[in-house]
Amino acid sequence: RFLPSQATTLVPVPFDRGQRRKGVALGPQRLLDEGLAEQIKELGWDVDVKEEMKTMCDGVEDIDAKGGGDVDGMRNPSSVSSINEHLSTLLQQVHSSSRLPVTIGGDHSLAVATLTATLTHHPEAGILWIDAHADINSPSTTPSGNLHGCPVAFLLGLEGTNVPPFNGWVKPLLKPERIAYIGLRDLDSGERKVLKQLGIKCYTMHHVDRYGIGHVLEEALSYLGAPEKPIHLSFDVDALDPSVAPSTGTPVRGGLTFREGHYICERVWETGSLVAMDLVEVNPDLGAKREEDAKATVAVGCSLIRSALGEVLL
Ligand code: 5AB
Ligand code: MN
Ligand code: MN
Ligand code: MN
Repeated sequence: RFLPSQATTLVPVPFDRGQRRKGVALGPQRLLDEGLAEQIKELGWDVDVKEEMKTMCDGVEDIDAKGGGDVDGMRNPSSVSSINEHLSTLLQQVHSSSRLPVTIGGDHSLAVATLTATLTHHPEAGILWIDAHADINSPSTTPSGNLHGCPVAFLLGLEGTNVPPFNGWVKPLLKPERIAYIGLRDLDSGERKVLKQLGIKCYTMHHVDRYGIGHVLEEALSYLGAPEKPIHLSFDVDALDPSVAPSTGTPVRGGLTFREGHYICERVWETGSLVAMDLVEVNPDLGAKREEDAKATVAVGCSLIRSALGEVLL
């Protein structure tokens, strides 16, 4: 409905400065090496891969040198802001050419850019955020300083987010009633407070257990106004249970099953409302059985994206 043709642009972003664990920058290349672009072509899509974020991510040390480390309670704000500002411009070009941007992370701080681009181009879009975490800390509530735990707060313009360097370009484009979460199970106390205060729609794992994923997702989609309104799907692999997606930086037990995760993607595709997708936090360096875990997590990342692009549904 919102896409004139089946054309997608994959945007790998090997960025890891929104958190402290090495390896998440290797995620996007692993998904591409797995044949993700070819797999999506098989589904009948015109696929193109925009690789230009790589160079900037490689130069990230230099950016941090000019104001990296810990600044005002944030880790590496300069590089997180610069990468996002750049990525947001690139993604807006993708939207303008009527292609579906699929951003492959990298850590979830990239959602500052992906949401900015989507909401600039589709101001009516609803955000479906699939995650163990709400990522709604501000620089004043974050317990870690890690900006991958903060993107939603920046887009909402919450107290404490009007800080440099972000306030030079990030706008509060998101209204609290235009986001819904599924999969939550690890919230910080500041996050709980703001989620309640703003009445943000949250389906925790408790709700998934109680009502089932089918019911929860129908409610979330109708809350966001699909299929009349566009949907941005931001999928953090840590939403899945660590037994399904072990190679990720902040795993939390008791997550979505393999099928629940794929069902979400399939059903979003079925609405015809998908205008952008993020697949983030695949870290091939992590997992107790390193290579085996990485393989499984990379494969699940690819299959989630394929499901959101119409695989299986006949
Ligand atoms: B992710 C935590 N809430 O702010 C924080 O993986 C974890 O993008 C954030 O969801 C996890 O540091 C960020 C404790
Ligand atoms: Mn678009
Ligand atoms: Mn998470
Ligand atoms: Mn996240």
